[in-house]
Amino acid sequence: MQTLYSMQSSGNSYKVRMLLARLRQNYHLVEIDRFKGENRTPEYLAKNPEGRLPILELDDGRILAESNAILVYIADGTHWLPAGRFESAETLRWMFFEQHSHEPAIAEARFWLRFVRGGRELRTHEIDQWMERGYAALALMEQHLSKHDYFVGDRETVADLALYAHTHVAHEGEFDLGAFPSIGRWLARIAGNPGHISIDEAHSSVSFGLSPARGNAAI
Ligand SMILES: N[C@@H](CCC(=O)N[C@@H](CS)C(=O)NCC(=O)O)C(=O)O
Repeated sequence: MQTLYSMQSSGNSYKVRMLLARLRQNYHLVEIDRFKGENRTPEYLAKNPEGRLPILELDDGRILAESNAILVYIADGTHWLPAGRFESAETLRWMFFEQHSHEPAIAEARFWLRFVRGGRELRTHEIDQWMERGYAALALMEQHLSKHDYFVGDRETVADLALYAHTHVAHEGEFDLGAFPSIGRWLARIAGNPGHISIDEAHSSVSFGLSPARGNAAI
């Protein structure tokens, strides 16, 4: 069975857990706590020399890092990654946007302001820039979602999951989503779709034949 190395509170890990749940794919889940340095052990670095989460270990032992690459791998051949030349490139466009313009501001703010004790003081000089870049990304999403239900086409794709993961917890990075009504409706649309799981839904070995156990967020 494929193994996902993931951290419960990590948005990048959550993207992958969401897709596996939507596709009802069984997998083995290994929880790696970066706050205990579990992503820097020799064993973990042998799997991912970058020491980051998530990674997916395939049945044959090959390992894939980078959350959005993992999404593309899992989604291959399904409607989650549209087959059309333009639509598939558009899906990647939003995923690259997520990694370049969205995650580095919104996820960083959430990490330092929500999870690291003293993080605000340590990173004071970066907060204005996170806010400026984060709100610019949210404004672009709002503009798109004011005219479309989803990022590509008329149904969910991996671009929606990639962007949902950190947007739905943007308030933990002190972003106010009040001025973005279309984003609010999109978040509710995604969360209301069948098979959606929340970020704090916990599993050890995940079998979608059984009803999943619920648990608390790691932090
Ligand atoms: N671009 C990477 C980012 C991965 C990433 O930064 N993951 C965080 C957790 S959300 C992590 O592992 N941080 C630990 C570290 O950098 O030491 C992805 O999308 O997978």
